[in-house]
Amino acid sequence: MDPQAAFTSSGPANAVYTAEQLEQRAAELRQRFPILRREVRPGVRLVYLDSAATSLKPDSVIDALAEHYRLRSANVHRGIYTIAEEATAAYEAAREKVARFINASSTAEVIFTHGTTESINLVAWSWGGTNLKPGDEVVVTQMEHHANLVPWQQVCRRTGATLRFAPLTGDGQLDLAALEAMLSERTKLVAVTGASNVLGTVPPVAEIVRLAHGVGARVLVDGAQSVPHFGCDVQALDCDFLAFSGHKMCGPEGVGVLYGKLELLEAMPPMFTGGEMVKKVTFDEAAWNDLPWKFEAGTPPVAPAVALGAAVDFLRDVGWDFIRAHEQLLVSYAFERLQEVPGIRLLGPAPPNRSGLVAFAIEGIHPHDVAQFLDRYGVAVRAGHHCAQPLHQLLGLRASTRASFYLYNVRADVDALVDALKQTVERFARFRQRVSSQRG
Ligand code: C6P
Repeated sequence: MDPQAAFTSSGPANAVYTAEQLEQRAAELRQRFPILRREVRPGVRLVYLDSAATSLKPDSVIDALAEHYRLRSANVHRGIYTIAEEATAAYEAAREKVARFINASSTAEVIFTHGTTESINLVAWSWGGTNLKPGDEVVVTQMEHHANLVPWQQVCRRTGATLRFAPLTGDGQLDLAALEAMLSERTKLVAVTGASNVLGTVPPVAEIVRLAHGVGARVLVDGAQSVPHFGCDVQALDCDFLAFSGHKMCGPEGVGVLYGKLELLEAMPPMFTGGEMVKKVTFDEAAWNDLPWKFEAGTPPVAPAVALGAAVDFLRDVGWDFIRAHEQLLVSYAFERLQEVPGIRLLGPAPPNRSGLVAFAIEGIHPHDVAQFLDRYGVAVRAGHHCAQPLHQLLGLRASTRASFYLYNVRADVDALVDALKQTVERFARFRQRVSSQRG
């Protein structure tokens, strides 16, 4: 089964688009992103290929954020005056939109956090801290982002549980048989990415959930790189926790989501304590508020949450059928064209079994130099270890360069990337030649 389709109840993309239709629609959508109208420098257009780091924002999201501050900038769940009640209603309406977006069975299962990192830390500290003990095991994969690795290292250290790593196959897929062999009654949790931010690998999460539940383990899905690109139906997938960030799905920074099954969240202690997460407080003790507010201590990111609601509306209007088909078109095209670059090594599995990003290494040129040269041509890519250092060690690399696509990219962006890379390789070759002839 297509692993991306497993995230949604709708199954495989049912609308069939031609490449020209996809390009046409992406060209229309570009009009909604005001930043794409700017030039990086006079005469140099912005070729934004870093959406895995953060996505661009459409006008409707920017307007929602500005409108909130213009019309109803008030704290939520506190004031009883009109604009405060409007702010509360807008904040809770955004939660309802998010709940529908991931098909949560109740808004009580949708906690607003500041992002994926905080969401995973919350589960590790709260669920892990109360459910793990010496002898227990937590399984993650070798391709996890630090956000889905370090919190588990920490909680395992604290509780005496053991952290285990499901390996990858030679072509960068998850070795499902090896993961299955690791599972036992000792396994208490499997924490897995919905899509790797380096390899583009989309693990078979539905199968992992089935296997983990078979041994009584819980499953957390790090949806930072999957929810923005193919959504998630938490009931169809049957995951226990899902974490994702607003800023990678056309929303603003500063807001993210933790979904958890109601019975699990009910039993978990709050990680942060203070205002608004309590029902009653005396000098000696406190009683926790109902879900989801039990986990939302202090003033939440109100305007970003409201704008995230606008991002959800935007993505729904665009539609998963288009987003998935379009990213497949771009990543397949990129894989094909990037082979033209001398000395390039593309990381991760070949299309179509991957998400819409491609990381690569070029022999003899440091990824930071590559990214700096590409910037001269207006091409914005990320270089570094992408917060996945252990994975890079496994690949025998210290760093890589990554181009990541989203619904507003077009094939001309891939052409610009490839042309700029060829020029970069040529310049470095000329430079090396000059140095060696000077030495000789
Ligand atoms: N990856 C990237 O350029 P935050 O920063 O909390 O919004 O998301 C953390 C995170 C968690 N999991 C995965 C798979 C991710 O890719 C990220 C963020 C960005 O790859 C920034 S390091």
